[in-house]
Amino acid sequence: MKLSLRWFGTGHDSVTLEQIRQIPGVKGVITTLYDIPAGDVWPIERIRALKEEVEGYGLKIFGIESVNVHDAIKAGLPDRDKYIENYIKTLEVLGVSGIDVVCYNFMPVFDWVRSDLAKPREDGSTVLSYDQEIIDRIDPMKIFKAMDSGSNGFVLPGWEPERLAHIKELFELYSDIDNKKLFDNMVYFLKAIMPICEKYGIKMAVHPDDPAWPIFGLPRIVTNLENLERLFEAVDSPCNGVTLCTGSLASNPENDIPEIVRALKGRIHFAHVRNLKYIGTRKFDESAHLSADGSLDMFEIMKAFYDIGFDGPFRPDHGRAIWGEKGMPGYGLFDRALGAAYLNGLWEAITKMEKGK
Ligand code: DNO
Repeated sequence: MKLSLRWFGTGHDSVTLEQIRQIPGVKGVITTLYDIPAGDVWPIERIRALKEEVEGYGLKIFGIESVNVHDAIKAGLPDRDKYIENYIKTLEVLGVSGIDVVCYNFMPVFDWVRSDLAKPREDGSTVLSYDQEIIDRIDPMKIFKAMDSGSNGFVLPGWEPERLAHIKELFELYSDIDNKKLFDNMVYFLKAIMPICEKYGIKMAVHPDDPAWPIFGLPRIVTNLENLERLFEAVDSPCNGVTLCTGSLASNPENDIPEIVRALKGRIHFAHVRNLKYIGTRKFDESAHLSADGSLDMFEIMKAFYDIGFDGPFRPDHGRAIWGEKGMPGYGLFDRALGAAYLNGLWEAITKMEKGK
């Protein structure tokens, strides 16, 4: 199992590579150049330096999360080709550097959204949580402030202050974009980048929308199995795949995760495995990874990954804030390390059980 941890890079993360390499079974990181704005070309020297830094700790870069897609591409603006060209140049840099998994998302304006970044639990820890009723009361122009004020001083992934300073203009860009147009823009983008991906064997892994439904009146199109299958039919290359994020897809209880994993065999290039607890309609708390702590059966999920012969990178996902740690919400060390240990345990048990049959 290619177990990894997300690492935002020196200066952007409270967790160090030294700590990551001490988590049993973790052999690599999923990382990025966090400071480069969406739309810019990634300099090859920066990737080389990043690789050297990671490899200096005996770890590997298992993939990039994320190379963000510029809003001009998502909204299909007249200058999108320029940004697609830049994206292709970045992919080329990654390809020649031997990096072959790229996670991205196609959510307009906002990436993942939560109504609370530190909801207290009975065990004294805090978790990320989502309540549609609270979100409905927040003015979308002010959601950045709400997320940012709970971030413990970190820049949250997908919540770049420079980009979101122009939130009004961003909303205007998408004013006449519905699900169909957004889907067409995504297909246009993917068709343009597939040749370079195929040349270098780069597997594009779209991250599902989180939560898996439209928010603030903005369209969202990566929400369930049907959407994903439609996308893979429209751009039918093995390089066009998904980041199977259990927590994002399962935000909608209608999404049966083991079933989706089995159905998408061959198109899952990266996996985020975490649990959550449903507490009402469009209302959930994130939880510890353990099945008994949430609503998802993590054994069945890992078994589905095993059964399809998944050999891409896995990572534990958002953790609770525990033991007094002050990290980026969801991305501290402690609970993610516990998550990694748990995923290791499930994998070893499943493997031995299946081999002994
Ligand atoms: C949040 C993350 C997302 C994800 C992006 C991928 O915790 O899962 O920010 O990295 O959507 O582009």
